[in-house]
Amino acid sequence: MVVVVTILLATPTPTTAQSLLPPQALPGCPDHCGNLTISYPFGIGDGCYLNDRFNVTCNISTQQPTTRLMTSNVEITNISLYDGELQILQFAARDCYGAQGNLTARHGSRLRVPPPYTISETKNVFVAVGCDTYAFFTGHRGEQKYTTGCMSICDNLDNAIDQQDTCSGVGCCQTKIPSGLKNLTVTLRSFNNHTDVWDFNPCSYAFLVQEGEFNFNSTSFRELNDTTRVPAILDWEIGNELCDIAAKNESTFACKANSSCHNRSSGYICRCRPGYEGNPYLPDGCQGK
Ligand SMILES: *[C@@H]1O[C@H](CO)[C@@H](O)[C@H](O)[C@H]1NC(C)=O
Ligand SMILES: *[C@@H]1O[C@H](CO)[C@@H](O)[C@H](O)[C@H]1NC(C)=O
Ligand SMILES: *[C@@H]1O[C@H](CO)[C@@H](O)[C@H](O)[C@H]1NC(C)=O
Ligand SMILES: *[C@@H]1O[C@H](CO)[C@@H](O)[C@H](O)[C@H]1NC(C)=O
Ligand SMILES: *[C@@H]1O[C@H](CO)[C@@H](O)[C@H](O)[C@H]1NC(C)=O
Ligand SMILES: *[C@@H]1O[C@H](CO)[C@@H](O)[C@H](O)[C@H]1NC(C)=O
Ligand SMILES: *[C@@H]1O[C@H](CO)[C@@H](O)[C@H](O)[C@H]1NC(C)=O
Ligand SMILES: *[C@@H]1O[C@H](CO)[C@@H](O)[C@H](O)[C@H]1NC(C)=O
Ligand SMILES: *[C@@H]1O[C@H](CO)[C@@H](O)[C@H](O)[C@H]1NC(C)=O
Ligand SMILES: *[C@@H]1O[C@H](CO)[C@@H](O)[C@H](O)[C@H]1NC(C)=O
Ligand SMILES: *[C@@H]1O[C@H](CO)[C@@H](O)[C@H](O)[C@H]1NC(C)=O
Ligand SMILES: CC(=O)N[C@H]1CO[C@H](CO)[C@@H](O)[C@@H]1O
Repeated sequence: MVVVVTILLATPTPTTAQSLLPPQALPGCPDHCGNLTISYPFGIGDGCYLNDRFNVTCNISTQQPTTRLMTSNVEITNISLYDGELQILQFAARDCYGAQGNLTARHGSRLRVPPPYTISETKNVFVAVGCDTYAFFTGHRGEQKYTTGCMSICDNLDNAIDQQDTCSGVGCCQTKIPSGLKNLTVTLRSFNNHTDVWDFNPCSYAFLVQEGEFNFNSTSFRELNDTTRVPAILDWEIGNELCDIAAKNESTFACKANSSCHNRSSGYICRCRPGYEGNPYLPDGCQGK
């Protein structure tokens, strides 16, 4: 499936729901990049973000303005304050073979995520597509290294897509991922270099993808051949202390008036209290409904 971020240039139209809420960025800071709302603690430009980890850049020289995280190549397509999540676009891995089993194209896939970001284990799955394909990924949690993956085999495209559109190991396989991973590297392999299936399936694909955003069906092989990037979800958090400790220092605590603090894996996020809405990271961000 192809994900396209389209333009709606910076001028917010008065009819959008967003314009009913007060600005989500710090005063004097840009609050949009294309149609993406940039909410504090994220920010564009010096003094507009909480700390370097929330420094995003807006590239308006691209045909459609694109938002990038820090200095990385990770493109942000949605920011969720409530869930402490980012939706990003990242590259799918691909291997294509010639009729003789020689490799004709290889695009690796590597997702480097620095703290405070981790790859959401609840909102993503790992998928591999192909008829002579196995794929695995390696990720890190602290000092530990984790590797897992899956295998997909088929004799023809009909038996692959005859599986009631499910990704069940024939033409497509998927697996859940361990929690808290950073620095994911995806590796693709083939048993016979696609030589037995080459006339209908010359390529293997593998990628991490947001759950529900990839549906395997008869057009998947063709669509994947045109797709280079797929959406995935990252988790983020503030600081490296849980709520109780962080709340003791008022000058650094990020949860402002009428908000509440929620523990994450090693830090926290803030939410407006019930009955309030807005941005809990801004001084008067949480407003009565
Ligand atoms: C931005 O616009 C595109 C095209 O209309 C849409 O697909 C995308 O979901 C929008 N993004 C957000 C964050 O609203
Ligand atoms: C903006 O995007 C263009 C086109 O992709 C690229 O050439 C340029 O280097 C980008 N600029 C920055 C600052 O990333
Ligand atoms: C924020 O990111 C931009 C682009 O990567 C970089 O030029 C700038 O120096 C960063 N600011 C800080 C304070 O790191
Ligand atoms: C962006 O994220 C919000 C909050 O998670 C969600 O409600 C919304 O549907 C998302 N928009 C897009 C275009 O994915
Ligand atoms: C690989 O296969 C393609 C297509 O079959 C062929 O054109 C090419 O010459 C082959 N390359 C090598 C190095 O064998
Ligand atoms: C299959 O492809 C791999 C990777 O390109 C290559 O090392 C190997 O020699 C190939 N095997 C055959 C039988 O062509
Ligand atoms: C992830 O990669 C970055 C950059 O290569 C590195 O600095 C960091 O230590 C890595 N983290 C883990 C958990 O491997
Ligand atoms: C296959 O799924 C994609 C979305 O993942 C959809 O756009 C496409 O229409 C579907 N094709 C068929 C034949 O169902
Ligand atoms: C609160 O944090 C600031 C900045 O890190 C630090 O200078 C200050 O000493 C801290 N105050 C307390 C009471 O820990
Ligand atoms: C919290 O909300 C109440 C009721 O809306 C309001 O009176 C109060 O001023 C708010 N507190 C702050 C510090 O904004
Ligand atoms: C956060 O976690 C700490 C340690 O597990 C716990 O004592 C505290 O009650 C939690 N705070 C909140 C707001 O959930
Ligand atoms: C059907 C198919 O997979 N076609 C092409 C997909 O893209 C690669 C190059 O990335 C071609 O080599 C395949 O022939």
